[in-house]
Amino acid sequence: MANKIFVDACLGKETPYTPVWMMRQAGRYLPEYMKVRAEAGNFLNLCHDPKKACEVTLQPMDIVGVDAAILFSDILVIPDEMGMDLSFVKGEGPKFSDPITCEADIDRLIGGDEAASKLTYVFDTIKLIKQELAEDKALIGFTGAPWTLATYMIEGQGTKTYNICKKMMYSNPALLHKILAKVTEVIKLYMEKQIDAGIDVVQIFDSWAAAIEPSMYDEFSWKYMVEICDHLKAKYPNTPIIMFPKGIPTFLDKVYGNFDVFGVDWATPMELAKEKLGEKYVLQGNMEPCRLYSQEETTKSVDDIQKVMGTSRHIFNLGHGILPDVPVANAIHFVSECQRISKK
Ligand code: 1CP
Repeated sequence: MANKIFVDACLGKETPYTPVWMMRQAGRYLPEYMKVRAEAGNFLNLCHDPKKACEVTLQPMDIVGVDAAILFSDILVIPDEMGMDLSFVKGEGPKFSDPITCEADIDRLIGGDEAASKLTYVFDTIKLIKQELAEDKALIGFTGAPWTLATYMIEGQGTKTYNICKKMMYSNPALLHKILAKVTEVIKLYMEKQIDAGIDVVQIFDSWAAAIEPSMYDEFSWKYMVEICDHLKAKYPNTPIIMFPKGIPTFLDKVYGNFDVFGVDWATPMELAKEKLGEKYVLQGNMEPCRLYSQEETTKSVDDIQKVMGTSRHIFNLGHGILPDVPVANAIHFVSECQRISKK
């Protein structure tokens, strides 16, 4: 079987160059994606259709040349299958019509294996992708962190202030913990099933980590993410796990847990991440995604990151998702520059 350079890099092994992928690499900057999405009718239909979801997962492999594919789905399919009513309103993003306000709302949610088992379309997508993906490329499966999922479940949509979840955090923390614990149980089983279906690597996205004040971050988010890692590592010790908590440079000193790769966001200096975490974890990241608007700035940034990280214990990525108006040629340039500059 061919070696997967991306999996090797996650495990800290030597690789011929530093592998690269981009968060949100399957998406709206690709005209080919827009075409398949239009055929699907809407975004959720696309997630529910394994053939089409497989097709858009593979698009950036051929078009952009990345070293790993990321499953096409969304973090919000979990609360959707727990019984919340998810829709994507055009131009406004995700919406739940029935946000959680009290204990009875949590009790009504479907939990554990019953919820995880409803995500069959995701597992079917993974199986299809694995049939088509080149043997030397890896497939990344993912979940949102319990906290990031809870923000949508409580607010009913994306938020700038997080005032409803924070009101719960400070006035009724037990209720928030009850939501987080219930979601954590579903995620553990969901990720087991993703691994059983064939994913090679797990990434946990805590996109809204920065909303929590540093002294409370462990209690309301990180410890649940670590609980998921412990659960998965007990059963699948060889499946690498990537943690991506966005925007928490003040927490770097306190990071702990049984995982392999720490995803560095664009606002955290790579030097700092390397100093604090580089010995214990492989680091992933962290070009500022807006550098992609300029090929010159992209090359400069890749070069700078490479100088800090050298050619081992690193995976190139953006410091958050690629934006929809980035020219495809510039994404291709980023990927090929990472592979060229880090070649041994
Ligand atoms: O076609 C469209 O217009 C829909 C846009 C879109 C896409 C392409 C959404 C809606 N989700 C996705 C796919 C997706 N989402 C992937 C797979 C594709 C890939 O990465 O290549 C992944 C990993 C996600 C994960 C995701 N969804 C996150 C975590 C990652 C991050 O960027 O921080 C979050 C926060 C979401 C919620 C979500 N889904 C979609 C939108 C517009 C949002 C964000 C809304 C908000 O800002 O609150």
